[in-house]
Amino acid sequence: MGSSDVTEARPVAAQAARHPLEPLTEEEIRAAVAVVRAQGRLSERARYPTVVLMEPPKERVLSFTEGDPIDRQVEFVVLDKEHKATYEVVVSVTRGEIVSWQQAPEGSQPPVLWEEWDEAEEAVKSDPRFVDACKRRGIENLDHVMVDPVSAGNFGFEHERGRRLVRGVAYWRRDGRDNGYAYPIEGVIPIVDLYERKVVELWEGSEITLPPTHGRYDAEGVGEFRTDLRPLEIHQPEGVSFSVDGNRLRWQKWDLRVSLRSREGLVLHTVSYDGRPIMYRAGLAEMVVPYGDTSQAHFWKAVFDAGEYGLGKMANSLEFGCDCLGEIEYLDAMFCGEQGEPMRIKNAICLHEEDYGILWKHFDARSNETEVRRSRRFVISYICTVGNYEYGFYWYLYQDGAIEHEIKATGIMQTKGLLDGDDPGYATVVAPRLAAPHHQHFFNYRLDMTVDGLRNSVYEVDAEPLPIDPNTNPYGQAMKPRASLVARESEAARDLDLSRNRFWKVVNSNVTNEHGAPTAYRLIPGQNATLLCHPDSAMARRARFAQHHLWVTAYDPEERYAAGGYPNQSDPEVLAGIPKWQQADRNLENEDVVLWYTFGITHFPRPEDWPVAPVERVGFSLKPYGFFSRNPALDVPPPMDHCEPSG
Ligand SMILES: [Cu+2]
Repeated sequence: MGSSDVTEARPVAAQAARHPLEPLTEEEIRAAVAVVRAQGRLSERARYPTVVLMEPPKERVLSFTEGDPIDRQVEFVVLDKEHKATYEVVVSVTRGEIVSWQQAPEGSQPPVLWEEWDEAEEAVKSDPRFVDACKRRGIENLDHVMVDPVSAGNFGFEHERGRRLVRGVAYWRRDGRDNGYAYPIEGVIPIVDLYERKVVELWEGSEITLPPTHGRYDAEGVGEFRTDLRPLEIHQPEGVSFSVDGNRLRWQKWDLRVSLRSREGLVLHTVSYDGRPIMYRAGLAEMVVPYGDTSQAHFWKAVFDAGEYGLGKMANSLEFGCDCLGEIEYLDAMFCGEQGEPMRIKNAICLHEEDYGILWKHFDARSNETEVRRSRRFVISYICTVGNYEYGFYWYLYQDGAIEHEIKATGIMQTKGLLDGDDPGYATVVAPRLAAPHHQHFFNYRLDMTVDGLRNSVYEVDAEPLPIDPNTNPYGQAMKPRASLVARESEAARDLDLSRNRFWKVVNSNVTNEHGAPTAYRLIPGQNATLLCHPDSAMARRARFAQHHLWVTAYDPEERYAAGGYPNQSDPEVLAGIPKWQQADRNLENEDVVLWYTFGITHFPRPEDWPVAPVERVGFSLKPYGFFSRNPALDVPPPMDHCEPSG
């Protein structure tokens, strides 16, 4: 870049993007931030919690052909802590100008920032009441204290109104490598105002001394390792079968784009199979982890990890052979740091192929011939760390047209300290004088489907056993799927029903397969749960997306986050997110529809989850359901000479 003012003012880097959905480049981020700063409206304490590509209108993306001009736009949420104000700004990098600048709705709190982790800890440690509480628990050296800034929630407490808050959850560490979650500093919760960087309130209950046992899980802490594991290596001597071009991925008949967005994490765009569109966009639209412990130190915990912290920006740099095994390709992720500086996370997205057992098989006993094919899947994944927990997010694409999403939840549980003989309450004892509160994890995925085109309809399908009828069902075994159209938004908050083997299908009634049936994909639930906190509780009302399993809305590009734009400290009295949008009661038949699928885990902790929890898997699948006219994976060749069909 040149140094003259003329060069500075010129539109920057637009030529870099070859497709409207390519992630922002370092140059684009710099240029966009410069445009915002040049307005001169922000103070020194302005921060950039969200700086992401403003995805162009769907029509423009879908009709894009290489070489078309692209207006690259960047969407900002700016938090000016000096002015206690949040702005929503859109900048055209191509034109070097502000497209829009508006104040966020009253009470909007952007996510907790990285710097606020440090600031909150500092504020807590310099509060004399906290120092005193530590002393009374035998902790003199505050260097050994760590403080997690946990999102405050909103319980309508008058003195918390208008503040930017976190509640400090403090732990003690023997040394820098210790697992602090083994030593909760129980019964003291400082509440920090992040604007003022000070403790504004400190709640203190009964004095509970530190539990006696460490929670180390590293080599040194564990001691002896088992010795009977031999190497397992995965090689693809002729290289991988997928190709990467920018953020476009092609594998087998799949063609898609990926991006890692700071809030939602991994997003799949324009997913197609054999040239036929299936999904325009798929990504996590919010998640929440409501805790069931009613004690004063824990009752308020319900973390919305996406909207209150940002999943993508917490992405790990993945390590070969550790996080991912095989012939791996990585994609870096480019974010904007909170001070407005570009920030690259190396090896944030992992791409690889996996053997996945058999794809199909039949042994013909009469001819003594076997046909068997191996299944291979393409894995697109990333892992993020949000405080104590890790979440791995995995998209799998299969050769038979199936798409699967799996979340691997691991990391360390929230803990609470006990005194000898204490009833743990709504928590499970996992170590001496240490318990882990009961909680749930809910995830909502926004699935903008395009099954063979934009216009789709959604049906709820129940398996129906038919009554005995002397003419049509004399022996009582008749069964059939009964499909009911989800016609309008007023009837589009649906729940799973195991007694009916319920699933949902997304149908294109304008396209038929060879058997005359409309083409379709079905959404197959995996493990799931129902939200256990009372529907009238503040938690449940702030996380309404978790009150039903499937929601359907008519497409609106503004409707992106299941619990609304600003779940941090969101007011439970204010209806936000999916149920609010559904009040429009839009038509859903043969429309551009969006599915919002909620699934969850009820986590009653086990001792086996301590000190670090083995991966718990949860997810869902999307499978063709008359999208093809026969098994689409017949053309997968046999893997080895000796499995080859005899001719
Ligand atoms: Cu859990």
